[in-house]
Amino acid sequence: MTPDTTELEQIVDGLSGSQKQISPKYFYDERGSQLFDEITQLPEYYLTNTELAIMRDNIDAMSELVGKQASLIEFGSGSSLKTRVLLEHLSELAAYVPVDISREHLHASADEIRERFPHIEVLPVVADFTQPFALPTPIVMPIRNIVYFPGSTIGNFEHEIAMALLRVMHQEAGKGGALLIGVDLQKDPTIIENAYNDSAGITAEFNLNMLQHLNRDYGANFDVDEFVHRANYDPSKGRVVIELVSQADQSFEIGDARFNIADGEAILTEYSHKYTLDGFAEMANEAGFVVEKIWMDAEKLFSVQFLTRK
Ligand code: AVJ
Repeated sequence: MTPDTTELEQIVDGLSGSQKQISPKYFYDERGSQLFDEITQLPEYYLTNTELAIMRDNIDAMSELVGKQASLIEFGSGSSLKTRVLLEHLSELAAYVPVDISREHLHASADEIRERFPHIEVLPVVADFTQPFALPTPIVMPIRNIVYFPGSTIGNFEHEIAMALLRVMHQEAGKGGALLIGVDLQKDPTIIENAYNDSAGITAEFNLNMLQHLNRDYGANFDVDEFVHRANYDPSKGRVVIELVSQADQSFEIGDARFNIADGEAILTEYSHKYTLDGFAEMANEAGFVVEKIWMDAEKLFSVQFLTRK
C-alpha cells in the first residue's frame, strides 16, 4: 500500500501537538482487524457478546419497529454477526446498504452478505460516513430508511464529532427514518478497565500493532518494544483513554518528519466513551432524534436503542 499524502499529513499533524495522538482508524490493518476479532471473544470484553445477545433476545420487537420494506443503511462494512441476525429477521427488506471508507473491506463483506442472503439487494457505498453522502436507489422502493450503527463505535468520537455523526445519520435516515444504534453504558469502573486490559494481553498487542502498521505502510520507524499499552477509565468524563506510553526518551520519524518523545509521555490512540441513558438521550435529541425504545441486558452493561426522527 502506498501512503496517502493527506493521511500522512493527518498523522504528522496529530503527533505535532502537545498531546500526541493517532486516530484509532490506524488500528485496523489486516493484523489489527484479526486482533480486534480476538478481542471480541475475550471473557473481559463484554461489549460484543452482550450486544449480540440483546439483538437475539429482542429481534422480533426490533423487526416489528423497523416494519416492512425498509432500506437498512449500516455505518461500517457490516461483517459482524449482529448484522446477520438483523438481515435474517427483518421482513421484506428493500435493500442493505453498507457504508465504509475501505473499498476492499466493504466489497469483501458485501460479497459474503450476498452469498448468504441472495434475495437481498446489497448496495455498498464507499464513503467517509462522518460527511453526508448520496444513497443508491434500490430496485424496490424503500418505505423508510433505517440507519444501523452497532458496536458502540459512536464511543470513539469526542462529543462534537459524535454530534456531527448523529446529524449525518439523521440526514441519511430521511423523512420517517430511524436509527438503530449500539451504545455502551457507564458502569462499575473495574468492569470497564478490565475490558481494555485483558489478561491475555490481546488489547495491548492490538494497541501496539498500530505502530507496526505505521512502520510498514506509512514510512515510520517506531521502536515498538519501547512503548507499552495503557487504558484507564475516567469516570468523570465517562471514557476510557487508550494510549501508548514511551518507555524512554527517544525519537521517531514518519516520512520527513522527526519527533521526540519523553520517557513516560503518551500517544493517545483511542477514546471509548461510555454513556448514561440520559446523557445519550440528550445527544440524540439535540441531533433531532427521539429515543423510542431501549433494549438492555439484565445487568445493564450495554444498550441497543431505536431512535426516530422528531
Ligand atoms: C470498536 C470502538 C467499539 O471502544 O471498545 C476495543 C475498540 N479498543 N478494545 C471499543 C476497542 C480496544 C472498540 N470499538
